[in-house]
Amino acid sequence: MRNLALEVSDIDPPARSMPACAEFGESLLLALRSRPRRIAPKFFYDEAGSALFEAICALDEYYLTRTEVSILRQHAAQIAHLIGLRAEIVEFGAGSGSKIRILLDALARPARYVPVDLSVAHLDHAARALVHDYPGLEVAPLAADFTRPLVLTTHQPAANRRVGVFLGSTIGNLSLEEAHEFLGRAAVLFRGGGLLVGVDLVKDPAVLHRAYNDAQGTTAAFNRNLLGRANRELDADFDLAGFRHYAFYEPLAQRIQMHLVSARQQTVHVCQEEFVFQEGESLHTENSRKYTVDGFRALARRAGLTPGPVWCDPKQWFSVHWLASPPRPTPASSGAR
Ligand code: AVI
Repeated sequence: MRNLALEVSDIDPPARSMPACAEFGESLLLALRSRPRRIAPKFFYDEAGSALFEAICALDEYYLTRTEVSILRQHAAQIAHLIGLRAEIVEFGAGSGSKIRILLDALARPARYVPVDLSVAHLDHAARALVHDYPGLEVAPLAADFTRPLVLTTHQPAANRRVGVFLGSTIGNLSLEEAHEFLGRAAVLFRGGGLLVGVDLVKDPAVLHRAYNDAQGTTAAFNRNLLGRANRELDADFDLAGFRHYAFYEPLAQRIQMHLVSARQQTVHVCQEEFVFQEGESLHTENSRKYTVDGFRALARRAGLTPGPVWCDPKQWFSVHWLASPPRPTPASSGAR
Protein backbone atom coordinates (compact mmCIF):
# COMPACT_ATOMS: atom_id res chain seq x y z
CA MET A 1 0.00 0.00 0.00
CA ARG A 2 1.24 3.41 -0.83
CA ASN A 3 0.56 6.35 1.38
CA LEU A 4 -2.95 6.68 -0.01
CA ALA A 5 -6.43 5.87 1.17
CA LEU A 6 -6.18 2.26 2.33
CA GLU A 7 -8.42 -0.42 0.92
CA VAL A 8 -8.55 -3.90 2.43
CA SER A 9 -7.82 -5.26 -1.06
CA ASP A 10 -4.53 -3.32 -1.00
CA ILE A 11 -3.28 -5.56 1.77
CA ASP A 12 -1.12 -8.41 0.50
CA PRO A 13 -2.89 -11.74 1.08
CA PRO A 14 -1.09 -14.38 3.17
CA ALA A 15 1.56 -15.74 0.81
CA ARG A 16 0.88 -19.31 -0.31
CA SER A 17 -1.21 -20.23 2.73
CA MET A 18 -4.79 -21.43 3.05
CA PRO A 19 -7.45 -18.99 4.30
CA ALA A 20 -7.16 -18.55 8.07
CA CYS A 21 -10.64 -20.01 8.65
CA ALA A 22 -9.87 -23.23 6.75
CA GLU A 23 -6.54 -23.49 8.56
CA PHE A 24 -8.25 -23.01 11.93
CA GLY A 25 -10.78 -25.78 11.14
CA GLU A 26 -8.09 -28.22 10.05
CA SER A 27 -5.89 -27.44 13.05
CA LEU A 28 -8.74 -27.76 15.55
CA LEU A 29 -9.93 -31.08 14.08
CA LEU A 30 -6.37 -32.37 14.15
CA ALA A 31 -5.98 -31.22 17.78
CA LEU A 32 -9.26 -32.83 18.87
CA ARG A 33 -8.37 -36.16 17.23
CA SER A 34 -4.93 -36.25 18.93
CA ARG A 35 -3.72 -36.95 22.47
CA PRO A 36 -2.69 -34.73 24.12
CA ARG A 37 -5.00 -32.20 22.47
CA ARG A 38 -3.03 -29.16 21.48
CA ILE A 39 -3.57 -26.20 19.12
CA ALA A 40 -1.31 -23.28 18.10
CA PRO A 41 -1.97 -20.00 19.97
CA LYS A 42 -2.16 -17.98 16.75
CA PHE A 43 -5.83 -19.05 16.48
CA PHE A 44 -6.74 -16.89 19.50
CA TYR A 45 -6.64 -13.76 17.40
CA ASP A 46 -9.94 -13.34 15.58
CA GLU A 47 -11.59 -9.94 16.08
CA ALA A 48 -12.99 -10.81 19.52
CA GLY A 49 -9.72 -12.47 20.59
CA SER A 50 -7.66 -9.48 19.49
CA ALA A 51 -9.94 -7.15 21.46
CA LEU A 52 -9.62 -9.39 24.54
CA PHE A 53 -5.85 -9.40 24.17
CA GLU A 54 -5.86 -5.58 24.07
CA ALA A 55 -7.86 -5.69 27.33
CA ILE A 56 -5.30 -8.09 28.87
CA CYS A 57 -2.51 -5.64 27.98
CA ALA A 58 -4.22 -2.99 30.11
CA LEU A 59 -4.61 -5.22 33.20
CA ASP A 60 -2.68 -4.47 36.39
CA GLU A 61 -1.54 -8.08 36.65
CA TYR A 62 -0.27 -8.20 33.06
CA TYR A 63 2.95 -6.22 33.62
CA LEU A 64 4.43 -7.16 30.21
CA THR A 65 2.95 -4.41 28.05
CA ARG A 66 3.44 -1.44 30.34
CA THR A 67 6.97 -2.57 31.25
CA GLU A 68 7.98 -2.96 27.61
CA VAL A 69 6.44 0.40 26.73
CA SER A 70 8.38 2.10 29.52
CA ILE A 71 11.64 0.50 28.30
CA LEU A 72 10.94 1.61 24.73
CA ARG A 73 10.13 5.15 25.85
CA GLN A 74 13.23 5.42 28.00
CA HIS A 75 15.62 4.13 25.33
CA ALA A 76 13.90 5.27 22.13
CA ALA A 77 16.75 7.58 21.11
CA GLN A 78 19.42 4.87 21.42
CA ILE A 79 17.20 2.33 19.66
CA ALA A 80 16.52 4.83 16.86
CA HIS A 81 20.25 5.39 16.50
CA LEU A 82 20.83 1.64 16.06
CA ILE A 83 18.00 1.37 13.53
CA GLY A 84 19.56 4.23 11.56
CA LEU A 85 18.47 6.68 8.88
CA ARG A 86 15.88 5.86 6.21
CA ALA A 87 15.29 2.30 7.43
CA GLU A 88 12.44 0.04 6.37
CA ILE A 89 10.78 -1.24 9.55
CA VAL A 90 9.06 -4.63 9.38
CA GLU A 91 6.97 -5.29 12.49
CA PHE A 92 5.82 -8.85 13.22
CA GLY A 93 2.51 -9.26 15.05
CA ALA A 94 1.93 -5.53 14.71
CA GLY A 95 -1.54 -5.63 16.33
CA SER A 96 -2.94 -2.20 17.07
CA GLY A 97 0.33 -0.49 16.10
CA SER A 98 0.57 1.46 19.34
CA LYS A 99 4.17 0.53 20.32
CA ILE A 100 5.67 1.31 16.95
CA ARG A 101 4.66 4.93 17.39
CA ILE A 102 7.22 5.27 20.18
CA LEU A 103 9.93 4.31 17.68
CA LEU A 104 8.46 6.24 14.74
CA ASP A 105 8.49 9.37 16.88
CA ALA A 106 12.21 8.88 17.58
CA LEU A 107 13.35 7.74 14.13
CA ALA A 108 15.01 9.87 11.50
CA ARG A 109 12.81 9.76 8.38
CA PRO A 110 11.91 6.04 8.31
CA ALA A 111 11.58 4.96 4.66
CA ARG A 112 8.72 2.56 5.07
CA TYR A 113 6.74 0.72 7.73
CA VAL A 114 5.59 -2.84 6.98
CA PRO A 115 3.23 -4.14 9.69
CA VAL A 116 2.85 -7.93 9.44
CA ASP A 117 -0.19 -9.50 11.12
CA LEU A 118 -2.62 -12.36 10.60
CA SER A 119 -5.63 -10.11 11.07
CA VAL A 120 -6.52 -8.02 8.02
CA ALA A 121 -8.94 -5.99 10.16
CA HIS A 122 -6.17 -5.11 12.61
CA LEU A 123 -3.79 -4.17 9.80
CA ASP A 124 -6.36 -2.05 8.03
CA HIS A 125 -7.32 -0.13 11.14
CA ALA A 126 -3.75 0.44 12.38
CA ALA A 127 -2.42 1.38 8.91
CA ARG A 128 -5.15 3.98 8.32
CA ALA A 129 -4.35 5.65 11.64
CA LEU A 130 -0.57 5.67 10.97
CA VAL A 131 -0.95 7.10 7.46
CA HIS A 132 -3.04 9.88 8.99
CA ASP A 133 -0.69 10.61 11.90
CA TYR A 134 2.65 10.28 10.05
CA PRO A 135 2.33 12.17 6.77
CA GLY A 136 5.08 11.13 4.37
CA LEU A 137 5.54 7.68 5.93
CA GLU A 138 4.87 4.89 3.46
CA VAL A 139 2.86 2.11 5.12
CA ALA A 140 2.83 -1.28 3.39
CA PRO A 141 0.79 -3.79 5.44
CA LEU A 142 1.35 -7.48 4.89
CA ALA A 143 -1.28 -10.02 6.00
CA ALA A 144 0.88 -13.05 6.74
CA ASP A 145 1.71 -15.76 9.26
CA PHE A 146 5.13 -14.80 10.57
CA THR A 147 5.68 -18.27 12.03
CA ARG A 148 6.27 -19.28 8.39
CA PRO A 149 8.91 -18.02 5.98
CA LEU A 150 8.01 -14.51 4.91
CA VAL A 151 8.34 -13.20 1.39
CA LEU A 152 8.90 -9.45 1.10
CA THR A 153 9.39 -9.44 -2.66
CA THR A 154 6.78 -6.78 -3.35
CA HIS A 155 8.61 -4.38 -1.10
CA GLN A 156 12.09 -3.82 -2.48
CA PRO A 157 14.03 -1.70 -0.03
CA ALA A 158 14.00 1.90 -1.18
CA ALA A 159 15.61 2.24 2.19
CA ASN A 160 19.13 2.20 3.53
CA ARG A 161 18.40 -1.04 5.30
CA ARG A 162 15.69 -3.26 6.63
CA VAL A 163 15.09 -3.77 10.35
CA GLY A 164 12.69 -6.19 12.07
CA VAL A 165 10.68 -5.41 15.19
CA PHE A 166 9.09 -8.23 17.22
CA LEU A 167 7.64 -6.90 20.47
CA GLY A 168 5.37 -8.05 23.27
CA SER A 169 7.30 -11.27 23.99
CA THR A 170 5.33 -12.97 21.24
CA ILE A 171 8.54 -14.89 20.59
CA GLY A 172 7.75 -16.61 23.92
CA ASN A 173 4.69 -18.20 22.30
CA LEU A 174 6.99 -20.11 19.95
CA SER A 175 8.74 -23.32 20.97
CA LEU A 176 12.54 -23.11 21.31
CA GLU A 177 12.91 -24.72 17.88
CA GLU A 178 10.41 -22.32 16.30
CA ALA A 179 12.09 -19.33 17.95
CA HIS A 180 15.46 -20.51 16.64
CA GLU A 181 14.00 -20.87 13.13
CA PHE A 182 12.36 -17.45 13.33
CA LEU A 183 15.61 -15.79 14.41
CA GLY A 184 17.53 -17.65 11.69
CA ARG A 185 15.10 -16.37 9.03
CA ALA A 186 15.40 -12.85 10.49
CA ALA A 187 19.22 -13.05 10.22
CA VAL A 188 18.77 -13.51 6.46
CA LEU A 189 15.80 -11.18 5.92
CA PHE A 190 17.46 -8.27 7.75
CA ARG A 191 21.03 -8.69 6.44
CA GLY A 192 22.90 -5.48 7.02
CA GLY A 193 20.26 -4.38 9.54
CA GLY A 194 18.98 -6.02 12.69
CA LEU A 195 16.06 -7.18 14.81
CA LEU A 196 14.57 -5.54 17.91
CA VAL A 197 12.85 -8.14 20.14
CA GLY A 198 10.83 -7.78 23.35
CA VAL A 199 11.35 -10.79 25.65
CA ASP A 200 9.67 -11.55 28.96
CA LEU A 201 12.07 -12.72 31.67
CA VAL A 202 12.11 -15.54 34.22
CA LYS A 203 10.88 -14.20 37.58
CA ASP A 204 8.96 -15.05 40.76
CA PRO A 205 6.37 -17.67 39.71
CA ALA A 206 3.72 -15.86 41.80
CA VAL A 207 4.03 -12.77 39.57
CA LEU A 208 3.75 -14.93 36.46
CA HIS A 209 0.78 -16.83 37.89
CA ARG A 210 -1.11 -13.58 38.51
CA ALA A 211 -0.35 -12.29 35.01
CA TYR A 212 -2.08 -15.31 33.44
CA ASN A 213 -4.86 -15.68 36.06
CA ASP A 214 -6.17 -12.14 36.43
CA ALA A 215 -8.89 -11.38 38.93
CA GLN A 216 -11.36 -10.05 36.33
CA GLY A 217 -11.19 -13.23 34.26
CA THR A 218 -10.10 -11.43 31.08
CA THR A 219 -7.42 -14.04 30.33
CA ALA A 220 -9.98 -16.79 30.95
CA ALA A 221 -12.34 -15.10 28.46
CA PHE A 222 -9.48 -14.76 25.95
CA ASN A 223 -8.71 -18.48 26.33
CA ARG A 224 -12.38 -19.55 26.03
CA ASN A 225 -12.86 -17.31 23.01
CA LEU A 226 -11.02 -19.97 21.02
CA LEU A 227 -14.08 -22.20 21.56
CA GLY A 228 -16.40 -19.27 20.80
CA ARG A 229 -14.52 -18.73 17.56
CA ALA A 230 -15.02 -22.41 16.68
CA ASN A 231 -18.77 -22.03 17.35
CA ARG A 232 -18.93 -18.94 15.11
CA GLU A 233 -16.75 -20.13 12.27
CA LEU A 234 -16.87 -23.92 12.26
CA ASP A 235 -20.45 -24.72 13.18
CA ALA A 236 -19.20 -26.14 16.51
CA ASP A 237 -21.29 -26.42 19.69
CA PHE A 238 -18.82 -25.89 22.55
CA ASP A 239 -20.46 -24.89 25.84
CA LEU A 240 -17.96 -22.23 26.95
CA ALA A 241 -19.06 -22.52 30.59
CA GLY A 242 -18.16 -26.22 30.45
CA PHE A 243 -14.43 -25.45 30.11
CA ARG A 244 -12.18 -24.00 32.82
CA HIS A 245 -9.27 -21.68 32.15
CA TYR A 246 -6.13 -23.31 33.61
CA ALA A 247 -2.76 -21.56 33.45
CA PHE A 248 0.30 -22.55 35.45
CA TYR A 249 4.04 -21.89 35.47
CA GLU A 250 6.56 -24.68 34.98
CA PRO A 251 9.82 -23.43 36.53
CA LEU A 252 12.03 -26.08 34.95
CA ALA A 253 10.74 -25.45 31.43
CA GLN A 254 10.50 -21.69 32.16
CA ARG A 255 7.08 -21.34 30.63
CA ILE A 256 3.42 -20.76 31.36
CA GLN A 257 1.14 -23.45 29.99
CA MET A 258 -2.44 -22.49 29.24
CA HIS A 259 -5.26 -25.03 28.89
CA LEU A 260 -9.03 -25.29 28.60
CA VAL A 261 -10.09 -28.09 30.92
CA SER A 262 -13.41 -29.85 30.58
CA ALA A 263 -15.49 -29.36 33.75
CA ARG A 264 -17.49 -32.56 33.10
CA GLN A 265 -17.80 -35.36 30.63
CA GLN A 266 -19.26 -33.85 27.49
CA THR A 267 -19.65 -34.36 23.76
CA VAL A 268 -18.94 -31.60 21.27
CA HIS A 269 -19.34 -31.35 17.53
CA VAL A 270 -16.98 -29.55 15.16
CA CYS A 271 -17.55 -29.61 11.40
CA GLN A 272 -20.06 -32.44 11.97
CA GLU A 273 -17.48 -34.60 13.73
CA GLU A 274 -18.14 -35.74 17.31
CA PHE A 275 -15.60 -35.56 20.13
CA VAL A 276 -15.88 -36.66 23.76
CA PHE A 277 -14.12 -34.77 26.55
CA GLN A 278 -13.81 -36.63 29.84
CA GLU A 279 -14.01 -34.55 33.01
CA GLY A 280 -10.54 -33.00 33.50
CA GLU A 281 -9.42 -33.57 29.92
CA SER A 282 -7.77 -30.54 28.41
CA LEU A 283 -7.12 -28.70 25.20
CA HIS A 284 -3.64 -27.14 25.46
CA THR A 285 -3.93 -23.69 23.92
CA GLU A 286 -0.66 -21.83 24.61
CA ASN A 287 2.85 -21.88 25.99
CA SER A 288 4.42 -18.59 27.01
CA ARG A 289 8.14 -19.07 27.46
CA LYS A 290 10.19 -16.84 29.73
CA TYR A 291 13.91 -16.39 29.09
CA THR A 292 16.96 -15.22 30.98
CA VAL A 293 18.83 -12.39 29.23
CA ASP A 294 21.84 -14.64 28.67
CA GLY A 295 19.70 -17.55 27.52
CA PHE A 296 17.99 -15.43 24.89
CA ARG A 297 21.26 -13.92 23.68
CA ALA A 298 22.73 -17.42 23.32
CA LEU A 299 19.68 -18.53 21.30
CA ALA A 300 20.05 -15.49 19.00
CA ARG A 301 23.75 -16.17 18.55
CA ARG A 302 23.07 -19.81 17.61
CA ALA A 303 20.60 -18.53 14.99
CA GLY A 304 23.24 -16.34 13.32
CA LEU A 305 22.51 -12.95 14.92
CA THR A 306 24.94 -10.86 16.94
CA PRO A 307 23.50 -9.75 20.28
CA GLY A 308 23.95 -6.03 20.93
CA PRO A 309 22.57 -3.79 23.69
CA VAL A 310 19.81 -5.12 25.99
CA TRP A 311 17.54 -2.79 27.95
CA CYS A 312 15.62 -3.95 31.05
CA ASP A 313 13.32 -2.34 33.61
CA PRO A 314 14.64 -1.80 37.17
CA LYS A 315 12.94 -5.01 38.42
CA GLN A 316 14.49 -7.03 35.55
CA TRP A 317 11.05 -8.32 34.59
CA PHE A 318 11.23 -7.61 30.87
CA SER A 319 13.97 -7.11 28.29
CA VAL A 320 14.30 -5.51 24.86
CA HIS A 321 17.19 -6.82 22.72
CA TRP A 322 18.97 -5.39 19.71
CA LEU A 323 20.29 -8.22 17.54
CA ALA A 324 22.48 -7.29 14.59
CA SER A 325 22.20 -9.29 11.37
CA PRO A 326 25.30 -10.24 9.42
CA PRO A 327 26.39 -7.69 6.81
CA ARG A 328 25.08 -7.97 3.25
CA PRO A 329 27.54 -9.78 1.01
CA THR A 330 29.55 -7.29 -1.06
CA PRO A 331 29.90 -8.01 -4.82
CA ALA A 332 33.54 -9.01 -4.17
CA SER A 333 32.69 -11.47 -1.34
CA SER A 334 29.83 -13.03 -3.35
CA GLY A 335 32.22 -13.70 -6.26
CA ALA A 336 30.58 -11.21 -8.69
CA ARG A 337 32.85 -9.30 -11.09
C1 AVI B 1 0.91 -12.47 22.81
N1 AVI B 1 1.56 -13.16 23.93
C2 AVI B 1 2.93 -12.66 24.13
C3 AVI B 1 0.78 -13.21 25.16
C4 AVI B 1 1.58 -13.92 26.28
O1 AVI B 1 1.75 -13.33 27.33
O2 AVI B 1 2.06 -15.03 26.03
C5 AVI B 1 -0.56 -13.88 24.96
C6 AVI B 1 -1.31 -14.06 26.24
N2 AVI B 1 -1.78 -15.19 26.69
C7 AVI B 1 -2.38 -15.00 27.84
N3 AVI B 1 -2.27 -13.73 28.17
C8 AVI B 1 -1.60 -13.11 27.17
